[in-house]
Amino acid sequence: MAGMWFREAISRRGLLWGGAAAATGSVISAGTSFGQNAHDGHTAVARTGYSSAPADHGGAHGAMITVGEVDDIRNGFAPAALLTEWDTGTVSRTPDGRVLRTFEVDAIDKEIEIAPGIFFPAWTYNGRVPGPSLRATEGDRLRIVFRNLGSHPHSMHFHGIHAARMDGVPGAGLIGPGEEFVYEFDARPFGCHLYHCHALPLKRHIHKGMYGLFVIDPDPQRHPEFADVARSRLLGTQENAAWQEFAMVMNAFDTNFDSENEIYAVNTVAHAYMKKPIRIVRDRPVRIYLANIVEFDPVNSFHLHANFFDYFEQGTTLTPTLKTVDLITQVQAQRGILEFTYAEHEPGLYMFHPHQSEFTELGWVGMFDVVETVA
Ligand SMILES: [Cu+2]
Repeated sequence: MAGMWFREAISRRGLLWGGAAAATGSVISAGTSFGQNAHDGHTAVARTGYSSAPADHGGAHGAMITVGEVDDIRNGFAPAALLTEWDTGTVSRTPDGRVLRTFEVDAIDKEIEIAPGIFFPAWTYNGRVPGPSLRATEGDRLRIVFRNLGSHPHSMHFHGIHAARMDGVPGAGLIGPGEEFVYEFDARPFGCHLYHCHALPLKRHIHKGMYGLFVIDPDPQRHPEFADVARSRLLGTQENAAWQEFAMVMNAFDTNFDSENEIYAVNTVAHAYMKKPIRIVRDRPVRIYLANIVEFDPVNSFHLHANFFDYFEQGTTLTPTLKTVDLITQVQAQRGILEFTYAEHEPGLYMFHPHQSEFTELGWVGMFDVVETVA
């Protein structure tokens, strides 16, 4: 497999850069020639006499990121908003007084732009990829009203605790186009989970875009020994508001359906957080809800630059499962919570990316813009 890498990497990268340039009909600008030189490499540099890049683009290889802009309005979702938008449903009470949290999710076929000029015929939950980041509190009763407005059978399979008939597999909540199903179960265990379609063929349905985060906040009353920690995780509390929380789903797209990915990202749009770094205030702690849903590649990872973090595997504990690490790996459907601070750092741009370098070059890399205060 390693022997195949070089040839495939070239053809996959060629598609990314060439596709972006062709589809946008780019004029020859500094930015465009730069992107083309980036994939042509040393030979092109020598042939064209191209010797230096603008200082802010990282040297002779160029910025190594996509050229142009994705149309967020056409997509109907913006990478910056995907980080912080939580769907907490509609809250009511069950007859016995428990919190009943109702979510509404529609399966919708939708073409999305995943890199400048590169469109992907996605299957979505609520028109976005990843689907809505569902968030509940431990012990809630959850009701998810799922309507299939798409062209294929779909389901919602939750990584949580529930009855067999709520499992979202064939015969248990997998529905055809035009049908509706209501999943109902208790929110447990607390943690950073996910949901995805479980229709067959499974890898096709997942990689088309049918996945999302499913976060269950701990109920502080159930964890008296770590009540402060639990409160800091519970959305809506003062303690939680002190944190800067971000939802990140590591995903990838097979644009030519050859069971290999051409574009990698966190939250779908290649290089989005390189072009618009994620601003964080230096003195406030950061918490990332991270999941890996990449098909076709066996492992993904998250590496933070110039810093270390604590990691809570699957988010199901209130003390870290890994302390002081700067890299974690995740196989598909693995997820966890990262906590860190830049309080002791000088302000600046701090990179994060997987340590599979090919993924980084094909779109999955971003920056935190650490600032003293937000104006
Ligand atoms: Cu599906």
